[in-house]
Formats: sequence, C-alpha cells, structure tokens
Amino acid sequence: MAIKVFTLCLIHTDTHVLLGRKNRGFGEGKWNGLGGKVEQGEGIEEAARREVLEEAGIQVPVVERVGMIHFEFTGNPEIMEVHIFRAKEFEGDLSESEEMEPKWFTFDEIPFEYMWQDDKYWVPLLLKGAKFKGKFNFDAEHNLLGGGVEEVSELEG
Ligand code: 6U4
Repeated sequence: MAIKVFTLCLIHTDTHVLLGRKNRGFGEGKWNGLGGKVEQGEGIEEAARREVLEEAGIQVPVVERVGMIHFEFTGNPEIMEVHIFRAKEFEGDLSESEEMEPKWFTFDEIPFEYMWQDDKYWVPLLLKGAKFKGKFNFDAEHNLLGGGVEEVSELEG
C-alpha cells in the first residue's frame, strides 16, 4: 500500500495545549494539532515547522518528534503516516488563518468529543512526555473502527 506522509504538532506548556479548529478540508470542524502534508523534497521536521507557521502564524524553534501513527480509511488505498511533534516554546503572535482557528485549552478542557476519535488515546501520552507508535482504522465516514497506540522508548527512523 502507498504511504502518504503528514505532520501534526502539539504546542503545549505545563498547563495548556494549543489546538486549531480546522475550517476546511480533511477533518473540517474538528479541533486538532497543527499540521499537514509533507511536500516533495522537504524534511519532516521542516514540514512540521512550516505548517505551524502557515496555520497559526507562529515559529517553533524546537520541535521534538514523539509519535508516529498510521491511519487507514475504508475505501482509501493510501496509508496516512502521521509524524507527531511536541513543541514547548514558540515565537510570534498567534493568528487565525483561513484554514485554522487556534485556541489554548487547559489539559482538563481538551475537547476530545470534537476531535478525531483516536486523539484521546495518544494526546495524554504526549502531554506526559512519552513517545508512542500506533495504528488506527476508520470507516469512510471517519468513524473509528479499531486500533491503538503503545509507548516506545525510542522512535526509529
Ligand atoms: P491542504 O491541501 O493545505 O488542505 P494540508 O494542510 O497539507 O492540506 P491536511 O490538512 O490534509 O494537509 O492534513 C491532514 C492533517 O490531519 C494532518 O495534520 C494529519 C491530521 N490527521 C489526519 N487524520 C487524523 C487522525 N485520525 N487523528 C489526528 N490527526 C489526523 O489526530
């Protein structure tokens, strides 16, 4: 199966996490971290920084790759490989883009019911500083069918 590579970056402090509500495209209406497709010739970390800048207007000088999840959607022959990053610092002023409305949430207010259904399984791992790998399957209407994540001590690759 063909693999398509994406990034997803969660910026957080000790108490708050930055999410964006997607205004259009894949996952429209859902709150999520910031990210998107890795472009041809681009490094994955470079793509993660670019997407944060494009979607929220801020720079993340240090990003740490903490997770890798494969998503499969019924009827779509491409596996979506999402590289997940954490950033604890940013520079610049947060701005809304055409694509995303960014907002800070305290850890106990994270709107899991308005996020992708897999997020409740791995966002807590990211926030506690763990690294993880996983795989989830969705039906064509984006309902979760199965899958899971596991903590790992190191992410290879
Ligand atoms: P354009 O073409 O600019 O609209 P682009 O922003 O490059 O697209 P997009 O928005 O299609 O890419 O990327 C999808 C984003 O959604 C990536 O950050 C990965 C993320 N994503 C996809 N499935 C997900 C899922 N099940 N759970 C999750 N994030 C998911 O938390």
